[in-house]
Amino acid sequence: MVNILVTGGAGFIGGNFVQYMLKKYPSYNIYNMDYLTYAGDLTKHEAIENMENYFFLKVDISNRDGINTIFKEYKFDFVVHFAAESHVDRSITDPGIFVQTNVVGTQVLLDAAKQFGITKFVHVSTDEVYGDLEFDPTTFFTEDTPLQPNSPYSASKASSDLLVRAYHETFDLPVNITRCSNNYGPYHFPEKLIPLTISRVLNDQTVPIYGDGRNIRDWLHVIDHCSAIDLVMHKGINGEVYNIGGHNERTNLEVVKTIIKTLGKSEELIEYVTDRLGHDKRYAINPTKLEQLGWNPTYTFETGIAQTIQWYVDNKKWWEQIISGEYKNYFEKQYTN
Ligand code: NAD
Ligand code: TDX
Repeated sequence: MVNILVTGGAGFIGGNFVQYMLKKYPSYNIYNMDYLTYAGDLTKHEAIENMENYFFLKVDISNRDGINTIFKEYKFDFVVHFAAESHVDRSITDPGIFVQTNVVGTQVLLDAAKQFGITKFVHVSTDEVYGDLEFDPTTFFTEDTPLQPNSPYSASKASSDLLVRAYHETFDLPVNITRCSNNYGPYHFPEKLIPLTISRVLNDQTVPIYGDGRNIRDWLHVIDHCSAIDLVMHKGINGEVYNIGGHNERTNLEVVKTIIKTLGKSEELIEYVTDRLGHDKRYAINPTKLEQLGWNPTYTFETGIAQTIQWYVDNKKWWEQIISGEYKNYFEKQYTN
């Protein structure tokens, strides 16, 4: 029996990954470890919670005793590490928790993996560690691009990447680091651009665009991200970094207009607001190395965004319970100048 620890499996990408793995590998045990912060939500797992090979463990990854106890008890073969503070805007308001969770938490997990032994530690990172690119459409991030993070969030992720690298170089820990572009798809928390836009447009509310809306992101459907991690987990060469991206670059304005048009609403809903501090201009990934390992995305941006919009239309109950809680205070604070 293969035992897989998924950290952050109550969040957006980790949650999709848990369900993807349970479906694809019925013989694997999946341990979802999550502290259930504001971003964690278990209602998404109602259909799997009684499966015999799915387990939930509520632990803070920076709690060394808690983590060591669990590693000792369960003997994990693989660790796939998603748990993090993940929202750039929150890192501008409150950087400290990003260092605690993303840096200290990752180090605690690495120590446990080293002490109790694992087959592979996959560290899920981000293309934001490379900083940003100019608007020139011929430049891309490769695995050799120097790390130049610009936000407290990306600086904390880059720091954790360096620790993962060091545990491989110093202790020969079998690791991979993945750096993906912006994800989107089902169960995306509505503080991020795409679900924020879909949920607000569906409610006939204005959509806040930072600055002039010309910033570019490279969009990756979450299921294509899951298949990439599955591949890296099983076939990645120890110590290597793999970039994951789909060649789906769009300006923020293009993304928002696509959603408004698909939902048959008016562009008058667009509201230009004060720009994000240190707002990265453009992200774009060169995924050649991962493609050579055997990865192919299945979604184009057009098919992926259509599927995602339909999912939010069909699952209003899920996102309505989220935007009615702590999120309301966050939204008011974040968007009131
Ligand atoms: P998310 O914010 O939706 O989920 C994060 C999960 O981690 C939540 O369930 C939360 O409860 C859990 N968590 C937070 N602090 C914890 C702690 N101390 N102990 C245990 N669990 C804790 O994030 P996401 O968008 O699913 O991102 C997952 C990973 O992918 C992150 O590492 C992020 O940096 C990376 N990433 C995300 C994107 C994206 O577009 N969303 C892109 C690139 C990389
Ligand atoms: O209200 C908004 N208005 C707006 O114009 C919000 C929330 C965002 N934006 C812009 C900022 C970015 O240029 O949209 C773009 C996307 O913003 P986010 O959804 O916050 O994502 P981003 O900052 O690009 O980071 C995301 O991708 C990389 C994830 O949140 C990170 O976890 C990941 O590492």
